[in-house]
Amino acid sequence: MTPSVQKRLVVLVSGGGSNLQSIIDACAQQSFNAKISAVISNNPDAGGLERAAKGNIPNIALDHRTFESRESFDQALSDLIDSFAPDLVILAGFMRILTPRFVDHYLGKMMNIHPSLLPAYPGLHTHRRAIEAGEKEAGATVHFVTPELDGGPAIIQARVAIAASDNEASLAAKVLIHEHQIYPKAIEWFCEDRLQMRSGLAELDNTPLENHGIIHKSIEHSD
Ligand code: NHR
Ligand code: GAR
Repeated sequence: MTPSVQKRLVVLVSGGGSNLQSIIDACAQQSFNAKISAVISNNPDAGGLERAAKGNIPNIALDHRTFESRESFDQALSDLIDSFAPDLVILAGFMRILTPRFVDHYLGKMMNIHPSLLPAYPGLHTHRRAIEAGEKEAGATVHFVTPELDGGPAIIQARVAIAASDNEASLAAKVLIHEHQIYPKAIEWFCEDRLQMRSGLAELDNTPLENHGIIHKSIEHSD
């Protein structure tokens, strides 16, 4: 296979940035041919900014509270992102809903990791809601971002069992371990030019991912 040209990634974070760390580590281990051009946070106190600084990655806070509307924040954010000319924008624990105009600008070039087995439990507080509903399983989903919140086509999913003893924090910790495996995997596929969003579906090697048996199975059963 001909080696692909190095991809430029921009990662958006709001919190601790453990998913960001898994991507930094995967880059360092050359799991894929990419460089993180910048890490941007809407939250100036995000731990993810520090992780980026430690990895000598340009890191910038763009505080959404200093903007008068969602539209003006999103405009400034996309101007900033575009100044790094990324091939892929990665939402890694990014907590602001993005306007359709912003999302359309990066369609097929923006991914998110969401801590539920989508389409179940879009939105916030997913683990609490799953436990309260008596679910037996939880998980995480990497998907392409579309204007519909957490509604874009799924790329890869990991599932974990919910134990009777689990609370929100213990379940979140269990799921997070799997997040750190599936997100770098999805990015690897993208960087190898194997992954595309086409006709509203995620395709791996020109085959809709639904047909690969990767979605709705645990990470242990995928490649
Ligand atoms: N934007 C679009 N258009 N589509 C998606 O699929 C998006 C998105 C923006 C973020 C991540 C998402 C998640 O994985 C994501 C996916 C924030 C909220 C939210 O309600 C919901 C879902 C996600 C991220 N945010 C509140 C808001 O008013 C603020 C909450 C807070 O600051 O704590 O933006 O879960
Ligand atoms: C992760 O569990 C991620 O799936 C979730 O927040 C956590 C961020 O952790 N994302 C969302 O809830 C998006 N709304 P991290 O900052 O340690 O990567």
